[in-house]
Formats: sequence, C-alpha cells, structure tokens
Amino acid sequence: MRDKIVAGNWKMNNDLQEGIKLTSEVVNMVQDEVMGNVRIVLGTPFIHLTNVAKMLTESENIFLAAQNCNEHESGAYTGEVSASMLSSVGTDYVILGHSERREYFGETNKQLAAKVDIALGHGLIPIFCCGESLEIREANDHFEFVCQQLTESLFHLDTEAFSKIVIAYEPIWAIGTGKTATSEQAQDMHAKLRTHIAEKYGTSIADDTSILYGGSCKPSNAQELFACPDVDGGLIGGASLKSRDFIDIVKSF
Ligand code: 3PY
Repeated sequence: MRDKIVAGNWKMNNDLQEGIKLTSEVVNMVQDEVMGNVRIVLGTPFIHLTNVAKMLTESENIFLAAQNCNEHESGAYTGEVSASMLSSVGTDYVILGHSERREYFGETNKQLAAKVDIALGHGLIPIFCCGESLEIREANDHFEFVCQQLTESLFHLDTEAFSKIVIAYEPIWAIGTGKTATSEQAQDMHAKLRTHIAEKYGTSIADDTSILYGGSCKPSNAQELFACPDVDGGLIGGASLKSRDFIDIVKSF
C-alpha cells in the first residue's frame, strides 16, 4: 500500500517567528481534528528546520522536509547545505528538482541524480519533482518529457533505493499561476508515470510509489484531484502558508 502524503512547500516565505506560528497551528489542528491516515510534511526553508523539528517530536504523522540539498558530501561550496546537515537536524524528506530550482538555478537531470543519491545515502526521502512547460504540453511531448526526467534522475537506482522515492508531478504552467491541471490531465500523467516505473521496476514497486500532484492545489480542487486513482496526495505551494487551507487540503482525502 502506498502512502497518502500532503506536503507543504513554503518556498522562500515566512521568517522564523512566522514559521513557528504556522507549525504550531498545524500541530494543534492535527491534534484536534479528525483526519485520515495521511502523512503530513512541512517543507520549510533551511533556517527553520531545527526549530520545526523540535516542535514535531510528539507528532506521529507530521514530518519535516527541506526544499533542496547540495549534491556533494561537504567542502568548499559557499552558501550550500549538505544532505548530512539536513539529517543531523532531524529532516525526514527533501524536495528535489522543483521547477523553480531547475529554472532559476539551472538544475539538470544529471545533477538531480547526484542529489537523489546523496539524499538517500543520508537517510532522507527525496520528493522528486517533475513536470513540463506549457510549450512542451502544447507540442504534445509532455509524457515523453516527464518520463525522461524520471529515467535520467532516478532509473540508475536499484529497486530497494527506488522504493523509497516519492514523485511529485508539477506541470510548470500550473505553478504559481492559479491554473490547475484538470483531474483528468493529472490522472493521465500519473498513470503514465506509474506505467513507466512498472516497466523498469515491476508493478509491485510501481503500485507502492506515491505520486503527488503539485501546482496550485488548494482546498477547492484538492478533493477532485485526490479522488483520481493514481493521485496519492499533493505538493502544496501557496495554500501551505495558511494553516486552515493546508489542513483542509489534508482533509480532502
Ligand atoms: C505550487 O503549488 O505552486 C508549487 O510549486 C508546489 O510545489
């Protein structure tokens, strides 16, 4: 059985006090309200990780994610943060290959393969982001493009390592634009990705891989998206900054 996951991606938002306030609201709502068996992940900026980790020690179903890590073990990489540093402060997941990192920081599939390796090596679960631009979708190359992202960044892994990966499909044209993929577009891509994984690792691994949808997922559309058989949750941008909206998305399963 694959995990249902709702992961917030705070991006570069919230100072430390705001992050602590948001975390405590989420923790309290999770304690007070009835919600299904969903893994909740808070993807915070690096500087919040230590504080938020301490606030989550009592919460069984709330986990902590970083939004990136460097592909090297350690060394002279000014301004960067390593996977071992993330592990050392109690980080569980790391979001890798978000389209903003690919676009603004030039991250490539090859570099992401190295990040995936080092993250796994330090016990972090990669939430590997993939997704196509509007141009690629309009050219009808989206399935091939997104499958290629998986092939080049993940398919060097052996079965045991791959089985730890979480995938997040985020069509770039739906990120921060207010546009959401229809549930049919999301389902079609998720099913295609699951088939692609099955061809490499077999159906049992493919069936157990959580594939999240991301891109303007909000309380008003989460229920319809999560009802799709191959959509196992969401990677949530803007709506993860408001505790009520975020928890309402969690409750949309
Ligand atoms: C969005 O929902 O805009 C995201 O980019 C989530 O990662």
